Parts: sequence; C-alpha cells; structure tokens
Amino acid sequence: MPPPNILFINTDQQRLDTLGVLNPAAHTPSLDRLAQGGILFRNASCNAPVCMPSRHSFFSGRYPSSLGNTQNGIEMDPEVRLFHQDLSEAGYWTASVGKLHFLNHATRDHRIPHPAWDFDLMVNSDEPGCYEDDFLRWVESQNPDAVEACRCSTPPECRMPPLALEPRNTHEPYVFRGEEGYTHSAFVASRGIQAIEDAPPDRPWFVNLGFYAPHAPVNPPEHFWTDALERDLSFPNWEPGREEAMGKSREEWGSIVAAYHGLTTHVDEQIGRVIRFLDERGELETTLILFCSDHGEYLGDFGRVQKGPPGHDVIMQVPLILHWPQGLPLSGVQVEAPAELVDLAPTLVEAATGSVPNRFQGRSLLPWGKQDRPHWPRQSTFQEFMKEGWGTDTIRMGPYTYVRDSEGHETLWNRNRPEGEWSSVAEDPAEKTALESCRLEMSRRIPPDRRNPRPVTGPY
Ligand SMILES: [Ca+2]
Repeated sequence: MPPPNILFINTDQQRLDTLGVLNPAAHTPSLDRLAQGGILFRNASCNAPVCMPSRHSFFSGRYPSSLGNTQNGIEMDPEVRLFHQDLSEAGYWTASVGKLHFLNHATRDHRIPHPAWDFDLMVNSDEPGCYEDDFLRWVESQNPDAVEACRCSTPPECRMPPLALEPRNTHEPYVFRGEEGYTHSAFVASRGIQAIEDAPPDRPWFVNLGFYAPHAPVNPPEHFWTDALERDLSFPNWEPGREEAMGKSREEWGSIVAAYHGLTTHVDEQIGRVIRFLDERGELETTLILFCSDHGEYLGDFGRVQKGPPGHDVIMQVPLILHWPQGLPLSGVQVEAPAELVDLAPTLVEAATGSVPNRFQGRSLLPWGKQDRPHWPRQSTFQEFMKEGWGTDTIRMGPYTYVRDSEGHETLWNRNRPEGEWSSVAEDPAEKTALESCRLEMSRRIPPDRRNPRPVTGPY
C-alpha cells in the first residue's frame, strides 16, 4: 500500500459533548460520518489545558514540560522537530492552512508572512478576522466589499491598534455579520480544498486544517444559532441553587449554549465540504483523516468559561477520530482506552513511513483500527500546566481524576459519586486505595525529561 494522503483537521476549544454521535442534542453529521466509518476515542485527553502548549505538544509528539512549554505566551522552539518534518523527509508535500498558533499572535504584525516552518504551503490565520492576515486577504480576493463584515474585535491583550466591534467572550455570543461563505471556517475549508487540488500529483500530501471555531467569539451565522435553540441542549452544570453566572440567568445560558453548538455545527458543515470533496475524487477511502480539538470549553459549567486547569472533563477530554478505511479494517469502533493528543504524531508518522521515531513520547493509535483490544499498557491520561511558578499535574484514570498542584495540594474526583467533580474525595478513608493508586500512577506519568519553562515572549 502506498503512503496515504493525510488530512489533519483540528478545531479550537471544542468539547467532546458537541459530537452528535455521543450527544443526541448535538448536530455534527460530518464528524459523525467520520466516527461511524472510523475509530472514535471516547477517553482522549489534551496534554495541556490551553492552546499553545497543547498544539506544540501534538505537533512535536512530546509532552509540554519536555518542551519547556506549559503556558500560553511561549513560542514554538524552532529547534524542536515536528511530525510534518518527518513526513516531508519521507517525500510528502505538506501544507498548513488556518490556525497554527506556533507564535504569539497578539504582538505580531500579520502583514508579514508567517515563517513556513518547513511546510511547502503556509496559509496562516491564528484569529478569525482581527488581523490583516491570510484570512482577510482571502476574503478580499473573493469580494473586497465583504471584508469589513468579516472583522472581529481584537483579543484583550492585543498590542496592535485595537478593534472593538463585538464582544469576544464565550458568554456574549452574537450573529456573524458577514456572508456565511466568508466565515473563518469557510476560509479554512476553501483554502484547504484548494491546497489539495494544487498538491503535486506525484507525491503524497499532508494538509493541516486549523479551524478557529468554536473558540470565542461565539458568532455563528444566524440560522445555526436558531436551529440549535430548537434542540434540547443541556444547561451549564451548576451547583444546586445557583441561578446565575457572569450576570446571565439560566435562560440566557440556554441561548449561549445554543450559540456555541451553532458554531460547532457550522464548522462541521465546513469540514463536510472537504470530506465531500475527497469523496467526489474517490479518495475518501484512501486518505487518512485525523480529527481533534486542542482542548475543551467550560461553557458556563462550574460558573466558568473558556479553558484552563485543573482538569475538568469538559476541558481535558477532547474529540478524537481516526478515519482511514483503506489502512484500518475496523470501522465504527468506539475505543474506551485512554488516548492523548501526544499520540497523534506517532500515529501519522507510522501511517506514512511504517515506523515510529523514538523521540515521540506518545503511542501510535493505529493498532485500534487493526485489531480488537490491542495491547495498550497505558492506564491513564496526563495533563500539565505551569504558569508563573504555579501549576497542576492531572491524571485521569477510570472514574478518577487526580490533581496535584505545585504546592502539593491534592484533589481527587470520583465521577461515579454524586458529587463528581464538585468536591474532592481525597480525604475520604473509603477512597484511600484509589488515592494511593493515583499517586503511584502520577509518579509514572511525570515526563522524565521535564525542563524549565522557555521564555515567555508575549501574552498569546
Ligand atoms: Ca485553543
């Protein structure tokens, strides 16, 4: 079998419960199609609860602290070898379209081309319309009159001239002002399709599609929001008796949750365009498609929005789907075993070259598509975060999540108990055995080559 073409699709801040295949109230027919024809990992974790370390980890196949990067603001180390460079060396033509977030964006002049990072094609846009970047240049190339309606407010820490058009918070959704075909998600899908069309015919290709949605600003085209309002989506998970969060009532949160799901359905529709394009070319069976998100989103749960430590399921768990009918005989499989985003690099390089470089710290996921219950020695997933001298290490193992912060404080959640992630059972004598098991597992999971953080050069 020749090396497969590889399509790596990643969204930003997409919760696991947005997948229709897992949640009847969610609507993601394109991702459901991939899951039903491939392998869905139900217990997949990101290895960092924020953007940059998570992304740098899964592109390098190494844990965040092994890279010296456990917070936003630390840029990708150009000396670190990334998995697409292995693919290039194996003869692949490589392209990156959309969000990458290797460099801080809030301090950058986006009129200057992004470093190619050894990709043969680099089309970069780390934010959806607040910078003069490849996204807005693409809109201008399609329709100059459409550009203004595609702009969005600059992020709070931006050091460029600020734009303040609409709110940027998860809990302040609004309708996208532009035409539906000119969203950032439509840009990533359209340029991604064009990249595949332009790939040299005599070489395998690797295309990274970095979608920004459903990261805030939560601004779906209107009908995606109104459609989601018709569905029976759950309200945020609040402690009993709570009636508001961030100044919003339960009823208002119902609309916020619908807007977020509207955005996940919109990005799903754009992903569907790329899938249909491959299908029409007769390449859906032979192309390896890997889908993930870089972390989840609180969406009001626990009275919080966005992301961060210590490791609640809504942040730590991410959708992860592997679809490669020609290379993987099993399909429609839902894997319960713990998978991590650090596994993506060895998975893709093994599929392309037949071997896994030993610098990778994750494990190839390919065995899950080749045999029922393959040997899988990992017992837990691991996540780490460290910012300005304080941080958390988290493992998720069976029904337990165990967190130890850098001051030694321990939290143990047992999701099988009614209090779930609301209160720690670390002090409960009935959980002593579980606590000891988690401590032992944590001691095994800390990366042995953990290093000091690299310099912070901007906010994000
Ligand atoms: Ca992110």
